[in-house]
Amino acid sequence: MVRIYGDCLSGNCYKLKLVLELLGTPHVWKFTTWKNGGTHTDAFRAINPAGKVPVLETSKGEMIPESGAALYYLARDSHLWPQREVDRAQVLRWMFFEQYSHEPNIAVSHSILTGIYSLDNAEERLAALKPEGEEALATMEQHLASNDWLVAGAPTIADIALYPYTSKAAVAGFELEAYPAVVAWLGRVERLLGFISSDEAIAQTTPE
Ligand SMILES: N[C@@H](CCC(=O)N[C@@H](CS)C(=O)NCC(=O)O)C(=O)O
Repeated sequence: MVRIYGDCLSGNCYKLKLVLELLGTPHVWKFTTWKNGGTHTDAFRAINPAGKVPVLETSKGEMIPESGAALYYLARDSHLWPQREVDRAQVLRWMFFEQYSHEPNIAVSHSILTGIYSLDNAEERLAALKPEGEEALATMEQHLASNDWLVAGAPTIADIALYPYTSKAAVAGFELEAYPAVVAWLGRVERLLGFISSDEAIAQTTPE
């Protein structure tokens, strides 16, 4: 059985819980969080030298850090990883977009505004992140205005990778009303069989 090290307060960890639930994959969740220094211990750095969650441990004990790599591993034999090579390339395109253009702006704004990160220059940082976060949402809006899903007309791990922090964009200080196609897409993801919300994922994986 696969094991996940993570804390679903992080959207990167929630992505893995979401794909596991959508696919009905049996798993063990090993709650590991940065909040108590758990990602910076020697024991955890032996699992992921980068000192970050999530990490997926395969049933053979191999460690896969990075949410995108773990999503691929979990979904590689499922309908969430398309058959055509060109569609696979498009899935990777949106997953790289998520990590480079979306998450660094929207997730970081969310973490600042919800107190996950405390910074001395929070206002300055938020103002700097805003234009690129808006640009990322506008990029999604343009694509989703004429496509129900990011790739090949069906849900894939690209949608799973982009759902968590897009769904938190309002809390991160972005006006989602300006992106109606993105809002409609969020609803489509939420209606998938097996969908689990971020709050439910946190409740199921965080010890009392
Ligand atoms: N690119 C990585 C990012 C992972 C990441 O930044 N994880 C954060 C939580 S969202 C973390 O573990 N931070 C701990 C730390 O920096 O001390 C992924 O997609 O998995």
